[in-house]
Amino acid sequence: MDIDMNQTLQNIASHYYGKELKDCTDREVYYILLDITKELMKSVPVIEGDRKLYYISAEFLIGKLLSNNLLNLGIYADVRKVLEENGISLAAVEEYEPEPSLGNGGLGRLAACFLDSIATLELPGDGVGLNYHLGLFHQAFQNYKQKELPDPWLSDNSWLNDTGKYYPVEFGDRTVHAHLYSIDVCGYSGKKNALKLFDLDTVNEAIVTEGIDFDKSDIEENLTLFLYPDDSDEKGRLLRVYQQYFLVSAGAQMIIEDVKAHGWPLTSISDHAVIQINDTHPSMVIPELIRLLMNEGLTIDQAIEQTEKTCAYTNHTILAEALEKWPESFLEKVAPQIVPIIEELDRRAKERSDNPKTAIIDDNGLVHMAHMDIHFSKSTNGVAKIHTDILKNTELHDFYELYPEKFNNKTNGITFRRWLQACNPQLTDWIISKIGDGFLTDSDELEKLLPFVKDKKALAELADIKMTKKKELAVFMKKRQNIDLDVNSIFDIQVKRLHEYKRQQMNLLSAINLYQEIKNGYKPEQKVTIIFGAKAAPAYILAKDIIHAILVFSQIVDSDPEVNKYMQVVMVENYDVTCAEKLIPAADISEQISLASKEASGTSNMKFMLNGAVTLGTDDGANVEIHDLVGGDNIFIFGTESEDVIESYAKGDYHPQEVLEKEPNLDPIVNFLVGEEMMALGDPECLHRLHHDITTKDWFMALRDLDAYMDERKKAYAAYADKDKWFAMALTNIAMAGYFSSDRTIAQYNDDIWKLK
Ligand code: 26V
Repeated sequence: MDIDMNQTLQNIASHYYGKELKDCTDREVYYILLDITKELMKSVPVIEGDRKLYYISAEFLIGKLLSNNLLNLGIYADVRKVLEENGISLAAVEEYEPEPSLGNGGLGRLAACFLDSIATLELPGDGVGLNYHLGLFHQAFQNYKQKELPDPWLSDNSWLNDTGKYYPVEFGDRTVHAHLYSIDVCGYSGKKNALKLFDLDTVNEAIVTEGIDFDKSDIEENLTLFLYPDDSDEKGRLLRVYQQYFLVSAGAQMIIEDVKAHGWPLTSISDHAVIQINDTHPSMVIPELIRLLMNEGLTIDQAIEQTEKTCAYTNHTILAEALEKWPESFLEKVAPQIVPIIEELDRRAKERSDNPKTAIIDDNGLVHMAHMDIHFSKSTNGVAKIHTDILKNTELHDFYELYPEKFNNKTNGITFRRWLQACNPQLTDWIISKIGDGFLTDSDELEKLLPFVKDKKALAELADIKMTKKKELAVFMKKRQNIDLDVNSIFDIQVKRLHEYKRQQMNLLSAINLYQEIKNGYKPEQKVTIIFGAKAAPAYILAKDIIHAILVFSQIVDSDPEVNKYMQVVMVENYDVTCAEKLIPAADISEQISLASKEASGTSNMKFMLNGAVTLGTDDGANVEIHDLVGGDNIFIFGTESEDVIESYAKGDYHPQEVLEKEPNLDPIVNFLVGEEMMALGDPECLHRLHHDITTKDWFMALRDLDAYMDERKKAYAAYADKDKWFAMALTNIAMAGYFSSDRTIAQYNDDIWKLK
């Protein structure tokens, strides 16, 4: 962009604050940059085309936007330089940007990466979601436990633009008006799309009482307060259905309005609109679009045919409990007008197949959202090769037999603009110095780094960059949680939502083993810092027990002088995108230890790899593809394979007691959870519940893989001793990460499903 950056920033500083840039506070500089960036983005042209994508999702975990927008406007380096010349650090300025709390984990972050890539590839495509005032929740630790607090992120001056538009949404007993806001999404291309977020003006943040408690019955006051409000009672579940219908009804109206505004006939809406349904939360867009098209004069056959050709569905999990099924009675209450349509879709689905396993409405009156998606959309995709294969062969096999042509794989990806350029400028500059900047637009060019695996000087430079990032993380953690990190230790990191299948508990047990070995006289050559970051769903008791156990154990290790010179256990509070951007570049080891077959893809595994961490993991999700790309010598893989896991579930033949009998070495590790040290600090009820679960149920087979995990982890720690070898592994990972650019993923969605141009 052709502007004198110093002059421009000086002018705004003088205009707003009556002083020179160098005299402004970091907060003032933040508002100056927000202002100029928003202004520049206004004149960025909107991406147009004859056909547009609507990526509809309950979550968009967009992270802070300042750096990303500066990068995509092409002025990041210029701004950073001007600020530096005025004694201002861009990183310090960014701290004043609140992180929009519009997502939970990988699903929402993926949606955000996709928006970046869609705009970068100059494809016309908007995100469609909800504007949750208080986000998911802010996680605080109190008495070694997770406490949930509201996470307000909205302020008068933010990236959110008010479009002034409203769409009426009819609920069973009232009509509300969805207010449309919009955030510009600027691609690296210099053109933009938007993230469209709906909200309700009557929502009242003051109804939140203790923590994140609020009256769940008053829809007009609570509708868009929180993402995933607690659904442990019926009112909470109903509220989720209200949110979902609100999103899809307003969204479908907006899409129809867009198509009509171009003068295109709705009888061929599928030529002009594609709706990508991100998991089952927005599935009601199918009956709602059919209903609205019929209101516009289409026959039911036309409306169903057009909807099926317009919609495409992405599945993000095989966990049965996460595949949504709503009682028909809920839908009757929230949106009675779509119930006859869902019944008609069910009737037609039963005509297509009499297999009860593919019914939309089952014998208990439950509406299976994923089933509706598969029958009445043109495409169903999984998010990594192994995940799609499991969908085809096992989980959704009956559907695959019915519609083989609808099933396809789209392995997830990440935007390198955020996950390399913005969060690791040092590594980016270093790569440019070695292979030029072609990889910024063609990520496969990273492979040109491969010859450097034998270049000792290059490997030493890479090690220096890792050290720089570890030091930055140490500063960040000191400031945020007053924790001191030893930058000379191995940084071994597991950050992701807390879930039993992701097996943070197995990581903890392995850490307990290391602790016990040290207490028994073993003196590791290399200190290790095991870092966790995870939020647990507020009603997920066992997940919260695992957090509790980690926090208590962390304290035990910390306060034991015999042990704390060899190991440290850290749990990052309120793990979010901002933390991820600090943690991932600093990692030596990336923990990806889900029970094989359960993690659909994972995306942090890709971010770690790109930043030169080596994966310690199971052959699950996208780890399988990482393994294929880097080869067995550049990854640490262990654990039961997915076929065997699936077989065990089918036979019901896994019993943790049997493992404990066969491997008595595990006993003291597991029993430590309820031993003296833990009990002295922790809550006996939580710790006993966790111990009981692991020893009697262990649904995700942590004990089955524990021995193999501990062995492989030791191998990884030992390998770290040979720095040349270690950084050759790290470099191989960086070099092979090009495949995981979300630009590649989006190009594939476009070629196979969207066909936007
Ligand atoms: C949701 C829930 C909600 C209620 C309780 C249990 C439970 C378990 C899992 C889920 C997952 C919902 C879908 C999801 O977030 N999937 C994630 O999508 C990512 C992007 O495709 C992918 O990388 C992760 O592997 C996958 O877990």
